[in-house]
Amino acid sequence: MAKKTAKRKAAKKKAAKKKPARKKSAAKKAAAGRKSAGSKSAKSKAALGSRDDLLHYLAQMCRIRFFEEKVFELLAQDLIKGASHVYAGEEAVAVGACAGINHDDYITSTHRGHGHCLAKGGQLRPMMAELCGKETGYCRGRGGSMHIADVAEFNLGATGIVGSNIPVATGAALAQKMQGTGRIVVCFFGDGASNNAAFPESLNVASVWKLPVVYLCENNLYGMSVSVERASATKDIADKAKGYNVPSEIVDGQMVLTVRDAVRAAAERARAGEGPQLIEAKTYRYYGHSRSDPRKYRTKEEEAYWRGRDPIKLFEQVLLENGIATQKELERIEEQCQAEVDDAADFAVNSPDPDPATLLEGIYA
Ligand SMILES: Cc1ncc(C[n+]2csc(CCOP(=O)(O)OP(=O)(O)O)c2C)c(N)n1
Ligand SMILES: [Mg+2]
Repeated sequence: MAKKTAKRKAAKKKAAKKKPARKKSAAKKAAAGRKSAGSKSAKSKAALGSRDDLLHYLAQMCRIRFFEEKVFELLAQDLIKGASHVYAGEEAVAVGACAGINHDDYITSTHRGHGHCLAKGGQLRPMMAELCGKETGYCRGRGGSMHIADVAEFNLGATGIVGSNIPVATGAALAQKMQGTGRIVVCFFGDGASNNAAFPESLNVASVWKLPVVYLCENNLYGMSVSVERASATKDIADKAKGYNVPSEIVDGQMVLTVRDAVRAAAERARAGEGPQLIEAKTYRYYGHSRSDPRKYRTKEEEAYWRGRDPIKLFEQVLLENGIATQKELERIEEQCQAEVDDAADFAVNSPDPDPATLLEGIYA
């Protein structure tokens, strides 16, 4: 682990020296939306949040990043089999969104769901064990990467069917309204999913019935190898809400506090009975769509630009500039999160495989 931290520090130094290449169109897109929460002019220090909360956001983003890096390693060693879609680069969206809602508000997740699960309070050990197909996993190793739900944390689960969680979120919001629970639902989905018919149908009914749901589009510019420009009739996914009389907003998905504040405002609006909202977070996935993706459809410059807008580094800058934490404290948090992820991987790799005698357990047909 010490070796890993030293490697991370060296990489940081190198990255600091090297100025990221800018791709103009991508830069403009990313800068669209609200002013960054955390920039001194945008907010007073107190409005950033309590120190404990802010450090918790950082730790959650680090856990997700290191978890995903470890997943990539285990995939390469064939210790994780099958498809895993990693979330590295998009951490501020999941962590910001979950920070903007109550513990007992619901989320629905996607095929790229590890970050959502961890941000909503999921545990590292059973998550990693599930990805490794072990008996100690969330689904006793039967589900793998794309089928983890954690009802104790109000996470209704991931899904491999793109767009299929959107009607689930809408139905869950209808249930909250009918039962008068006061809870809301945050529905994560990708730019690609917004082209699925489940999306307009859900927005329409949620708008007509004023359902307490926040649709949160993680626009990472691609669905598999297809760019938004090639697949979507509108450049901004937020524009699609207009046809359903749903208010929408574009936010910088690399800024955790910006996402938190936008989701918090939309959640309170939904809780007050004013209906759904669509938030489009512009973000980027660092890795390919899945492990076999050589990323030939995007340029090195574009990747370098987004690496230069790393959500963890940007937030650490906010913490340092506002005197919330020292460099040493930030490094300690990173080390602690790396140790937790290493422990989860050891736990998973050394856990027993499911007993073949239990193969038919959990089958409802
Ligand atoms: C209904 C459906 N169509 C196609 C696929 C194949 N598929 C898996 S992920 C994906 C891309 C989804 O893109 P997006 O919604 O932008 O999410 P991202 O992978 O970028 O996070 C596709 C087309 C699928 N799983 N389900
Ligand atoms: Mg996408």
